[in-house]
Amino acid sequence: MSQRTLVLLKPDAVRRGLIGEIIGRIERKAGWTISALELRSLDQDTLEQHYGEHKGKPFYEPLVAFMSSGPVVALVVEGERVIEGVRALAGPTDPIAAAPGSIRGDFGTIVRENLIHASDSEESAERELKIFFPGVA
Ligand code: RTP
Ligand code: MG
Repeated sequence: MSQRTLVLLKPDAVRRGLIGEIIGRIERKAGWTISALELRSLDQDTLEQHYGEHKGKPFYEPLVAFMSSGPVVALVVEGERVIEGVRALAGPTDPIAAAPGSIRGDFGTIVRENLIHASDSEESAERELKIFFPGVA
């Protein structure tokens, strides 16, 4: 089933010069297409919409501060089971628990600075695509 997912390369990925490395991994998956891509800085409103499910949790405020600490790269990726697929490429949230070979396992440091966001379900993808790319959603 062809799907679309929202991917964010977080500020640590941009600062550390890992944009090409991470996008390369996505591009190497046969059959997936990048259909939108933008470098942008995220304001508080956008982050509140995007990470609203975590509001009130102890990590929410530091997460928002981190996500607004520099530009991110936002991408729309399309393809067969791409929602599950990019989550698998990323690996688990905590880089310590992420296997080598995954993006977070290879490059991640601490749980907050884990390099990449990818939508976790069709419902999340639809909601997040509207926030970041209202023109294509
Ligand atoms: P994401 O939403 O960014 O794709 O990551 P995820 O689904 O793997 O993890 P989620 O539970 O949705 O958490 C969102 C982001 O918040 C930061 N976080 N920090 N205990 C902590 O300090 C903590 N827990 C989560 C991470 O940046 C995580 O990706
Ligand atoms: Mg999440």
